[in-house]
Amino acid sequence: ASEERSAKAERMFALMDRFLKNDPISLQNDILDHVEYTMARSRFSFDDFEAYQALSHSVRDRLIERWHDTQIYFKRKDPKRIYFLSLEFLMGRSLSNSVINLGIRDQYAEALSQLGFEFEVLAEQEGDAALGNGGLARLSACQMDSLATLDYPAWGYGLRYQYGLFRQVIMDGFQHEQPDYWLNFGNPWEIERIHLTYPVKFYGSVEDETLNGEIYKVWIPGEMVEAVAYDNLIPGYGTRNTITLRLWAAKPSDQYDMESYNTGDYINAVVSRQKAESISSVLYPDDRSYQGKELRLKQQYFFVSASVQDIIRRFKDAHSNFDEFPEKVALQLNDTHPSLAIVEVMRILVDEEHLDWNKAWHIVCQIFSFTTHTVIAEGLEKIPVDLLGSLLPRHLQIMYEINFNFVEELKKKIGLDYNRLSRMSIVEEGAVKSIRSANLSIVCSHTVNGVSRAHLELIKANVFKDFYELWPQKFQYKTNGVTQRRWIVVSNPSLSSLISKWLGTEAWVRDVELLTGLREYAANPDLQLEWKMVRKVNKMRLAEYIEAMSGLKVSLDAMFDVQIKRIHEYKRQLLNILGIIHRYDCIKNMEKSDRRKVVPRVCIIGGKAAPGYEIAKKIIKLWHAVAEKINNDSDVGDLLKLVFIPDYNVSVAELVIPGADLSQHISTAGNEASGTGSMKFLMNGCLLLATEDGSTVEIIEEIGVDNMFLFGARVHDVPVLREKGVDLKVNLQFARVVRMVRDGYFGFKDYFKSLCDTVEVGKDFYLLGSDFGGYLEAQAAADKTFVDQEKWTRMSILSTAGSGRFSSDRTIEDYAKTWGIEPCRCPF
Ligand code: GL9
Repeated sequence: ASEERSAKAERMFALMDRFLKNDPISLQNDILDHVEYTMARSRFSFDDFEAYQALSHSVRDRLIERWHDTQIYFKRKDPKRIYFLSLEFLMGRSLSNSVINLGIRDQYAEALSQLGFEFEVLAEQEGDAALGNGGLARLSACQMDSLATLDYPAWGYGLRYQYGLFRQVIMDGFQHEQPDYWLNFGNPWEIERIHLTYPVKFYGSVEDETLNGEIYKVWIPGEMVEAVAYDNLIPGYGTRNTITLRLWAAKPSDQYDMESYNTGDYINAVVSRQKAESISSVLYPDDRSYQGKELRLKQQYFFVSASVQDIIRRFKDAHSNFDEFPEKVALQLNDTHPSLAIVEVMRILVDEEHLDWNKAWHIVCQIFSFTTHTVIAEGLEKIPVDLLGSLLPRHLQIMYEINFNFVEELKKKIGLDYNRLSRMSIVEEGAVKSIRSANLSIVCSHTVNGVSRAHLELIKANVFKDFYELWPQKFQYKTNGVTQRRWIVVSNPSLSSLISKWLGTEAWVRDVELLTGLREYAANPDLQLEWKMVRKVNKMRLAEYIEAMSGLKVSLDAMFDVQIKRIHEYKRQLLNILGIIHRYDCIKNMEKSDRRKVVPRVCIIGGKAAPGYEIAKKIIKLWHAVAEKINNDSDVGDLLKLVFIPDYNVSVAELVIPGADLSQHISTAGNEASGTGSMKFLMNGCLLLATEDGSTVEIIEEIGVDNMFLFGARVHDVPVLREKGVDLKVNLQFARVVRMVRDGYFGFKDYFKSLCDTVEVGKDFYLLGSDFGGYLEAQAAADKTFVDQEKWTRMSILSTAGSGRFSSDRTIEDYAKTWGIEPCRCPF
């Protein structure tokens, strides 16, 4: 019998030892199999979209192999893991990124071309996974790529929204929002784990229960839903490691509402069950404004509870003593959105694992680190106590207890300074009694991270001053970064090859500091020529996109000047528009013969306004109104063209960034915590026109003030200028352009009134007036440099060469130290 068994095992191993092959024939077979068996289409008749789906499934198979190996290896080695909790991940497309990280892009391209398909064309079929709003969410995606590439044993946890960030449609120059039902056509990149589920409880009451003479709290829920795991596989580059981004979807719970079926109202029971799914249905589209909505709180708790249960389950699979928990587990809070995780860990340890409170607290204090992405107090999240008490009654009790202990400790340290005590308390008394999520996160985390050096300085001096004085050692910064895999290799393949050619290696894709090696060739005429060629081809691609989208033909000789990011007053898209009006005004008032000297510009802008953000929506309309006038003015022609790129998202960014000559990062100093768009442009050799805000301060250190166009008030000038205001009579140019808008030069006079009011003297909070002169000078300097293409190209090369510090690989190496984790590289 034992012989028979070993023969069986032998056969099984033989069957299992069959890693998928990556030669063109094998790839073609796999793709065609998926056409036939996964898509259920005939191998003789399928379209590009079906080909894309089949292709993706074949890539996914290859990801799964590596993922299994990685997970088995992690399990065997049992290293300390990092769990990255974020309510938003802006992944964009997966296909190109996956095949590049797997190192099989060329093989696929060849296999496809033999089948009569083009890889790029199929890649265009993929929609974006837009489960996030902007910078914060894209940062999470970049960091996942770096965690995988650097072999860290990491998990990402988030929510699988059925509707991602809304689609922006422009009608008559106004923004309209449409739902992004991104799962409509299936999602080959996720693996549904129907058996991997956890119950998540809501509402109800808390009761005492006696067990072995001890009294424990028991939460009797009023509602229960099921969290189902969807795993998204994140392959590293140049490694076999493939890690998991686990997103939770809400499903009705079977355990719970059997009762309602027995009452006879079958139809209503089914319908109300189905409501459970609404928890994970839609992403909130407001960046940084907190409204205290119940659904939002439900989303936060839902994803946090499922994740924490999963983390504790994984720990208990290998360990029986919670003393070891901090040696094996690190949790990262991406902003305050997942801060309920702190309380959930406390609740499970105390109420379910029956640990002593102090012991549980000691564990909690060792495992959490927190990153804040905000600069202003108004951006901080607050949860109304009433809401929390009804939805999560036990959590409210725990928060009160944490706060009580904290305030008692605090009194010992700072005495009875009631103002300070009340500022630092986790509970805010006031008209609406609330929980301050940031205070909770700071109190319970071992580290509080800012996202750039300037950001840390700001929070130390302002929003978190009291806490900084109490725990200076907790406060650190980890300057944001972006992944060069997506932002150079995927989005700009020709630049990527050029860099490898001149550096004589592709190693920079993993070790981006090597880009500094380009510095020595910055003035080399051969490199310059090739560099310009690559840039031209990318501009051409962008120009084609613009024409296809809007019918507008733009000149490739013009400077492509780009500002793409969420529309926000502090990001000052309005300053950009007013600058354009000024440029237009100058062209109109010029002698015809002088117009030859004007450097032609294509001004490109893109970005979404939060649906309820009126002023931001007016900025979008103003752009269109100004564009309408200028683009149709025959006096202007190619000298100035305005383009709005609708529905800006990750894949649009991948197209636009490589084609930009100049990009604008012009927030009022002290408002942008970091900014990450600038880093993507920098990597692609685009010159920056910027204020000294956020991470720009550090970019200046890497590439030098002379390598960019800087202007504007600095952080410490801002309060002074706000106080003083500018005299519009002094700043005649600014007064004139605002007046043009006010007087209806671009139409919609009444509609733009409130927008113009925001920059009137005394109300100009974001200092457009006082920065206007400097802005125009910086723009003029850019024009002047553009004429000198040798110089411009040198600056462009030096930008790419100096971008290494802004890789998310570096950011993650910084975080790894804080988390106390080591690489765990799968050897197979
Ligand atoms: C942000 C900051 O505003 C940015 O300056 C920063 O670069 C990113 C990433 O750290 O985080 N914080 C924030 O709430 N958003 C950011 O972009 N907003 C969105 O993500 C929409």
